[in-house]
Amino acid sequence: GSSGKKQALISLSDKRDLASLGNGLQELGYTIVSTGGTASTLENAGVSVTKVEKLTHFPEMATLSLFFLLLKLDGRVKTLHPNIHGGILARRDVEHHMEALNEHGIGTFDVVVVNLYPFYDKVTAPGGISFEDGIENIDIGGPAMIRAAAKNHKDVLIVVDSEDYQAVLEYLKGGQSDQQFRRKLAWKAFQHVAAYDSAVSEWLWKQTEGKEKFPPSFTVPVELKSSLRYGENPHQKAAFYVDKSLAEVNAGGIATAIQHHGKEMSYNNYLDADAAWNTVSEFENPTCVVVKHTNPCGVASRDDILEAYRLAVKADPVSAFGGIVAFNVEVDEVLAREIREFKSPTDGETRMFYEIVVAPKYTAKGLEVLKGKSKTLRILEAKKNDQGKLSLRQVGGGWLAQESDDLTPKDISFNCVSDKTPTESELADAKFAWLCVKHVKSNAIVIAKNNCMLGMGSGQPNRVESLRIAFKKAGEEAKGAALASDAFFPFAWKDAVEEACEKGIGVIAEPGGSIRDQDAIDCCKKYGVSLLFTNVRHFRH
Ligand code: 93A
Repeated sequence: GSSGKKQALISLSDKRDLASLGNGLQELGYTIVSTGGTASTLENAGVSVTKVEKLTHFPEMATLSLFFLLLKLDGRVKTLHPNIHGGILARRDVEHHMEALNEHGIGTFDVVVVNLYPFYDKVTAPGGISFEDGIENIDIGGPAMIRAAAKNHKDVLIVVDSEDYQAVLEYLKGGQSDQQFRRKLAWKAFQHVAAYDSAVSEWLWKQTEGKEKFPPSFTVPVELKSSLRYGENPHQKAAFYVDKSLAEVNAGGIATAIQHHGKEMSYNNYLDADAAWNTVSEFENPTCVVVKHTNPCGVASRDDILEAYRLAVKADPVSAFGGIVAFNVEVDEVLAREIREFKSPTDGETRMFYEIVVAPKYTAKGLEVLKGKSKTLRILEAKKNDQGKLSLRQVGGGWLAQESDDLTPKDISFNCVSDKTPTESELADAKFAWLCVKHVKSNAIVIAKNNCMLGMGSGQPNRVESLRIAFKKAGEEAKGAALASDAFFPFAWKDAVEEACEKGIGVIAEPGGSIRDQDAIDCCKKYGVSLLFTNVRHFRH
């Protein structure tokens, strides 16, 4: 300071660990300057504090004078003052900078600790907040201090994350010569402000009327959730980030899932758990989905969730081994026991092994039993992901943005184009297969019956191949079942549609729209199979 004493400026909305930071700084001989709420918290913890008002010469109690009340502008200009910013920004190595400070009796700040008004939490709080309250929660003074201190990090330590308090105290105790440490904190500080401003900008965009679906440009405010052990393969470094604007606190999805047990989530785990959770969340009846390598390979809906689980595994027990199991209902003790004990239908002996179980809820007992399955089993509790999210994918040199595919069978009409009309149960089977096929990678074919997936073919570069794989898995059970295709059958209809008919399929649902549609219709007429056109395609590349 001007007295030569070391000064720290602290202004925090999130006051976690503030007491220990304040005490630590005091012990190291720092004078602490703080804004109202922060000062009170420090005083309560027995730390002596100078209020910013003492430096800015605005009285603490604004009611003392209407003039001062107006100047304080309801706290909008708490710290925006030359006596504060001069003390942060002055160059210590430039003589006239220091002279100017002395002349005005302004002390320097060696440490600045700030975090911002909780804008994201406020605007995403359940029930939302008014536009005016949103505006009031835009922090102006905080980012100004952070940016000033980060710019002058050579002489001012800028701290925005309570995780860093300990390291900062250690650093101050030691030699304080490590410029790399200072740079790292400055980098983190600008990141903090950048993410904050992105969220504000995103929110304002959402408040504009007649907004375009896709803004001309945008920034995604991300925050590191965790470093991952590696990426898709062990030689690739990787990390997981949460999207602070889109994956809002209450939006759900795999990014906000709670992990109750097991090994840490890997890169591939996140991808697979996301696919499993998105699929199972689509079903209204109690449903179990088994996913392997992002594809659902078993899906079943039953009033009895135990039966749904067994059927979902039986659809493809070889693939289900080491897969992800997702439920859209609570996992209780009985279900947990079944998950723990269920033997692989392939040999009737080996207990099934899974990477992850994901569900919206667990009973205490259910969780306890499931934890007993293995040390490694990751147990996730997830909230349903809000629909209508933007989906982003990277390509070389750019990003593709699209709305997520939110169409469900309820939004779609299944128009019969064959002579034979489907029975009620065939129609239900077709709708079930349709909901499944939407989540399978293209080219996608799903065979289903009685609310249960019997077989699926995915990711093949031609539709016939996917169809053959699906039939191979479904076996004899395919007879009378429903087949869904994520896109129409093009030239190879003879191979595909005719093969399906020959194998005894009962009903086929596909978008239609091929110039060879008539061939498919004729073929189904010949075999007495129902053919439904949906006019909707569910590619998933
Ligand atoms: O209202 S502001 O935009 N204007 C300011 O001058 C200002 N100074 C600090 N917001 C400002 N702050 C913010 O107040 C800080 O960023 C911090 O989040 C919060 C701490 O307030 P308190 O110490 O009263 O709890």
